[in-house]
Amino acid sequence: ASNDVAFDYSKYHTLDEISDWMKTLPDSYPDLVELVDVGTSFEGRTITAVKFTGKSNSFARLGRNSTDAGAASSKPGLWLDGGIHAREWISPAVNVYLLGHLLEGYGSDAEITELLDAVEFTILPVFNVDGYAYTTAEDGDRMWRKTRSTYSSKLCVGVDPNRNWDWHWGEAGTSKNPCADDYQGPNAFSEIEVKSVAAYIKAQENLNGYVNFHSYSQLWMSPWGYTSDLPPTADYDAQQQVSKDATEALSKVHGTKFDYGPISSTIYPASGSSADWTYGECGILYSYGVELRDTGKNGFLLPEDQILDSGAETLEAVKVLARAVADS
Ligand code: ING
Ligand code: ZN
Repeated sequence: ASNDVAFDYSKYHTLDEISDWMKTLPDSYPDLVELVDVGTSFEGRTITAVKFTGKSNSFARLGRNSTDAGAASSKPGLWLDGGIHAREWISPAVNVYLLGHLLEGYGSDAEITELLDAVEFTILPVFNVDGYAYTTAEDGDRMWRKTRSTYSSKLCVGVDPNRNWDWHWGEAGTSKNPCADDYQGPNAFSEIEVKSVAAYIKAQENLNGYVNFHSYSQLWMSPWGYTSDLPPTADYDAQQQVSKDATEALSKVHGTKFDYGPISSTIYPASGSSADWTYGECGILYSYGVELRDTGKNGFLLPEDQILDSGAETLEAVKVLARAVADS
């Protein structure tokens, strides 16, 4: 597309900057995207995703001479989200990069055009909006991870939104301590953000790919997190094959090495994570939790001069995943 929207992908941005930019996208790319209001956070912020719906079949019309691509919703879907954990700034930054580059590539980059014609992408750059805003606030905390919910007379704020999903909630690798960074919450889906995103995902019947982006450690991980048992062999093999191919494509860009494997053995046991839920509850075969750069040198404080390289390499991995989703 030609209406490129000026946005500096090489910088970290506040939630307001990202939101304001996202609001311009349907005007700049009216044939390609719509904003989706996924829900409202504990503190009242809107959780916004961008969906590549394509008005009146514009993907097929603009992109190729295919005669009938069917309704947008008949395409297999791929969901990407960033910023479930507040301090992991590279995650929203990479999601913004992916969103921008997919938009700019449609109609000019043959591969991106083909993938967007074949797969319905939805991208939620900032999942944990309250937490992210808190990491940039003057009286906030750059190292905040959780939501910002408070329940009656609690000394500690927030729940880990990646331990709050209703799939083997509260089992291995979570904390019952409200002060802990991996606090599971008082019950599954106690967090309005998690509950809202889950409801939206569940209603999307075409999804067959899901990525939940974190930092840091450079890992491409598949279910399960709650157990060391493996998924059924056919699923496991398909998941691993895509992990292998995606991380190989990623490494080719700048030589960045990503390991891959099941969550529980690749990083640590973790119950109630989004990737376990999307696979277990929704049957989304290609469900992943991804840890972006780096391996610990800078950790959560990844310098801005790595954003573009991280975005470019992640885009290649996402293309591999999208191809698998297209073929599913
Ligand atoms: N790591 C992730 C966490 O939630 C993870 C690892 C990813 C667990 C996906 C389960 C599923 O602990 C960070 N850094 O947050
Ligand atoms: Zn995280």
